[in-house]
Amino acid sequence: MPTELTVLPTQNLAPFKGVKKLTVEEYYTSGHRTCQGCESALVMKLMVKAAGPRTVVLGSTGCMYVANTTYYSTSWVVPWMHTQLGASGSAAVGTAAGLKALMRKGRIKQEPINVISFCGDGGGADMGLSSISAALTYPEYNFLILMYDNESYANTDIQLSSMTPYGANTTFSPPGTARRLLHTRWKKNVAGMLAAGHPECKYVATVCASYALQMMNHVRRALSIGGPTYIHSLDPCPKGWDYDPMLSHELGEIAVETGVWPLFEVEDHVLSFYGKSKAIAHGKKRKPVREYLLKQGRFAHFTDEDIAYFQRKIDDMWNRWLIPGVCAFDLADDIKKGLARSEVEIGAAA
Ligand SMILES: Cc1ncc(C[n+]2csc(CCOP(=O)(O)OP(=O)(O)O)c2C)c(N)n1
Ligand code: SF4
Ligand SMILES: [Mg+2]
Repeated sequence: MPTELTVLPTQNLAPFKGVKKLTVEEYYTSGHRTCQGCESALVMKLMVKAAGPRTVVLGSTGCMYVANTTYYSTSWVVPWMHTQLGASGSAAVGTAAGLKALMRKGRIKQEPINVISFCGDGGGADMGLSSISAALTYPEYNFLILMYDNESYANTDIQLSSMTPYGANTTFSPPGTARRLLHTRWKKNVAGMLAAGHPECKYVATVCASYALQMMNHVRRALSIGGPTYIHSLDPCPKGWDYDPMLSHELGEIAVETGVWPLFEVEDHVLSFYGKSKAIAHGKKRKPVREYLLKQGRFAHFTDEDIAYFQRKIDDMWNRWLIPGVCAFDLADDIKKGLARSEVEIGAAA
């Protein structure tokens, strides 16, 4: 590898072997003002607990900025910096490059320091997608970009983003009598897109904080691998999704069990499903999406026809995509035949 591409060593963060083996220290503590049942706040807590004390956290504007740093108070125990709404990618690269330069010049001690830059779905999947995409092309820096996806611009009062699910009621898409569904676009698959399009990206994973230990271990894996890495977390949001706050954990689980939120990781260009999504990929029956949708007020206006449409889209995602839940296309028949033929030939040659 050319010297200018040398990567600094990372911390070797072995997976936690169970909840009893977790460290007791917290680096995101009291003092925040998120809503009761806010899953994104839990994601922050687990993310930085997994990373440990030698960590710098950067965060773009959104609930996880505003609610966590109100009136000169903060719940962050580790160094933390706010960055502009669309800038989580550039902040990650800039911070990692700055730390590397300071270490090279002997201005700070040479030691592995985790850089985590988080963003919401509005900041990351809409406004800052290009900056994340650019960041993932820098193999010489170690950082993790974590998108906490509560499926709306929550902080400014639940406007729809490109991650808002089909048909959901938001302040930009209130159901009415003239048009029951104002939002008819299907949610983007950002994790799949980033994994497929960024060969230098060492690690991509989807997570859900309902599976807290798994989630923390994916953060630890990303930080240990080093280079540019990305994690995408689905975060139930009681205010935006309109449900009783005590259901946050359950909603995360049902999102996975219905197949709406596939859990996968791509490490060194090898994809695997994990947790309940692995069982689904191996043929376990998915729960009907009705169970997920009807627990949330944002879908209260759905008719049976709307639910059936949603179910069909999820079925397609699992049954027709080249990689279920990840890669939104299949191969043309002539390519499939060609590949099958070449497999026969390779088999014959062996
Ligand atoms: C460039 C810019 N445009 C608009 C805003 C106003 N704004 C602040 S937070 C926010 C919502 C961000 O949504 P998301 O990234 O999904 O985070 P969430 O609020 O959902 O946590 C917006 C639009 C801003 N701060 N900067
Ligand atoms: S609006 Fe949603 S994301 Fe924002 S603090 Fe409340 S529960 Fe959390
Ligand atoms: Mg959001």
